[in-house]
Amino acid sequence: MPVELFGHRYSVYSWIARLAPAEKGVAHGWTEINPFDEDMPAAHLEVHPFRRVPALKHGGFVFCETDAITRHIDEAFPGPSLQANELRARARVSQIVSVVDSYGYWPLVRQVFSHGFFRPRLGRPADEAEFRKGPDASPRVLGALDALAGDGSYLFGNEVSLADVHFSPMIAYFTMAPEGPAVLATHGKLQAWWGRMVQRPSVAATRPEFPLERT
Ligand SMILES: N[C@@H](CCC(=O)N[C@@H](CS)C(=O)NCC(=O)O)C(=O)O
Repeated sequence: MPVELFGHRYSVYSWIARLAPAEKGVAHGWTEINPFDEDMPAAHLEVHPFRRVPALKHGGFVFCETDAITRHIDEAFPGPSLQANELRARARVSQIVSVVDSYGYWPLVRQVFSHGFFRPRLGRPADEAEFRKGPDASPRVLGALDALAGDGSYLFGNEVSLADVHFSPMIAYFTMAPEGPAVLATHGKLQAWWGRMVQRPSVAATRPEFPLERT
């Protein structure tokens, strides 16, 4: 059954949704949808009434929400499992994914990355006051994730899990802004983890390319 992802090239959640099949070795198609476009396709709005990306179509089954998408990709296809078998490990991975979504996305991506890298790079107006809130808020979430990270090579254990898949694109974006690396450097476990994660072929293969010049 064909797999089609609907997402936006610069969207961090779309990157997460592409990282899961890259880790599993699952081929998929891509339909570009800009969630900020006024005239979003009606078919996408039926799938995603909140006007966001990504969404996934697998055969006749179409749905949205990144956590559901990555879990589905993991469970529907063979290859290395991205979910631990042990009860507490599964809870920890779910906890990390939820912390990243609930407390990480806004300061790391929508404040630091958007206003500190993305908007200036694309020649769009950045809001300095909004940007400033990000470096103030991000140590709290990075500290919480650093404390949750185990002693293995990845966020939980020695195998890549959905926790790594979910957090990697966000930390990648966060560290594109000039302020990001210094904040990350104060969280030793996370910094070492990201040093390993960034070398994975799946991360390099799915990494969005940004224009070098202002557009
Ligand atoms: N809860 C959603 C969040 C998806 C999300 O926020 N996507 C962003 C792009 S990274 C978006 O579509 N933003 C459009 C907007 O904020 O209007 C998920 O897990 O998929």
